[in-house]
Amino acid sequence: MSQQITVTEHLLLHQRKNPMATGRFTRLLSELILSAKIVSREVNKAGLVDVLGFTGDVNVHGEEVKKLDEYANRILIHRMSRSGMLCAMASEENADMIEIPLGLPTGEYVLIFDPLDGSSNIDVNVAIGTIFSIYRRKSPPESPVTPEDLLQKGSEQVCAGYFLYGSSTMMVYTTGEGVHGFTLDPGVGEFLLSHPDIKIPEQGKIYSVNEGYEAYWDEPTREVVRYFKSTTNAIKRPFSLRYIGSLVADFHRNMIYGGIFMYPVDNRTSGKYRPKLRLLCEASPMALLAEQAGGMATDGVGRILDIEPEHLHQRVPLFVGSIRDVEMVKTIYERARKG
Ligand code: AHM
Ligand code: MG
Repeated sequence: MSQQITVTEHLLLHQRKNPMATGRFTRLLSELILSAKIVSREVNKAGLVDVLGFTGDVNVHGEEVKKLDEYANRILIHRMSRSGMLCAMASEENADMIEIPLGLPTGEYVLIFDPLDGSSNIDVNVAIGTIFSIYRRKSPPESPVTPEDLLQKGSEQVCAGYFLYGSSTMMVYTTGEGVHGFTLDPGVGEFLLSHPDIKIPEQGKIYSVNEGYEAYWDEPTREVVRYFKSTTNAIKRPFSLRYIGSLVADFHRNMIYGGIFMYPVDNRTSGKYRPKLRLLCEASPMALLAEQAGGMATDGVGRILDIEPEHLHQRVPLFVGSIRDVEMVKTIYERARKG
C-alpha cells in the first residue's frame, strides 16, 4: 500500500509529528517539488524540442553551460524566489548569493542547489539530477541576509535531497529522520512513496570513480582504488566498477545496492591537487543523505558534515557510501599521512 502515500501526505505526517512545525517548511518543499516536476517535463522531452546543446555561455566554474542547465536554474530561481519561505539562495550556476527581489515575501530558510547535475550526460539520455540543501537562516529575521546564512556546516541542514531524472523521475529526501524515496507517477503527476526508510548496505560491492584520471592521482588514492580491485579486500574479490559520471545517479545506485562513490583530488589542472565537487551544493546534501541512511561521507580526513565552508563554491574530495568501504578509505589515507 506504500505506493499510495504521496510526498505531500508524507510531509504533512512529518509536520504533525513536530509540534513546532508551522507548515512553512512543507510549503517550501511543495514549491520545490513543483519546480522539479517542471524540470522533469523538460528533461523528458529534451530530444523533441530545441533544448539540447550549449548556450554558448560559460558558468562561474569555467564550464560550458547547456541549455537545460540554464532552463532548470531559471525555473528554480523564479519559482523559489516567489515561495515566500526563503531569505536567500545559492546555485551552482551563479557566482554570488541570490537575493530575493525587493517586494517579494521572504522567510526563514536558505536554499542551495545544483539545478541540473551531471549535465554532460544530457545529450545522450543518461540520468541527471537536481540536488538541494536547506538551512535555517542564522541572522535575525528583519536584518539583511549575511554570507554566514549560506556558509553553514552540512550538519546544520534541515533538509537535503535530490530529484533523479532517470528511467523514472524520483525524489529522495531527508529531514534528519531517515531517507525516503518517491517515484513520480506521470499519470497523476504525483510523487508516490516507493522507497520508505532507505538504508545503505553496510558493506558494498561496487566502487564508482573516474579511473581515467589515475595518472593525475596521488599515491594514497591509487592505493585506495587498488584495495577495491584486489582479492584481499573486505569481500575477498574485486568490487564491480560502475561509473555513470552523474553524481545523483551514481549515488542513488550505491545507496540502494551498497558501494562507494569517490571523487578524489587530482592534479590535472596546473599540476596542483584539487577536488572537483562542490561542498555546499553537492557533497553536503549527499553526506546528510548517506549518514541518515546508515552510511558515511568523508573528504579522506574528517566528516564532510563537519566542514566549515569558507566560500560558496568551495570544492572538496568526496568519498561517500557504505560505512565499511568509506571507513577503509579513511584508514588508507590516515596511514599514508602518518607515513
Ligand atoms: P556538474 O555539476 O558540472 O554536472 O559536474 C558534476 C559531475 C557529477 O555529476 C559527476 O560525479 C562528476 O561531475 C563527473 O565528473 P568527471 O566527468 O570528471 O568524472
Ligand atoms: Mg554539479
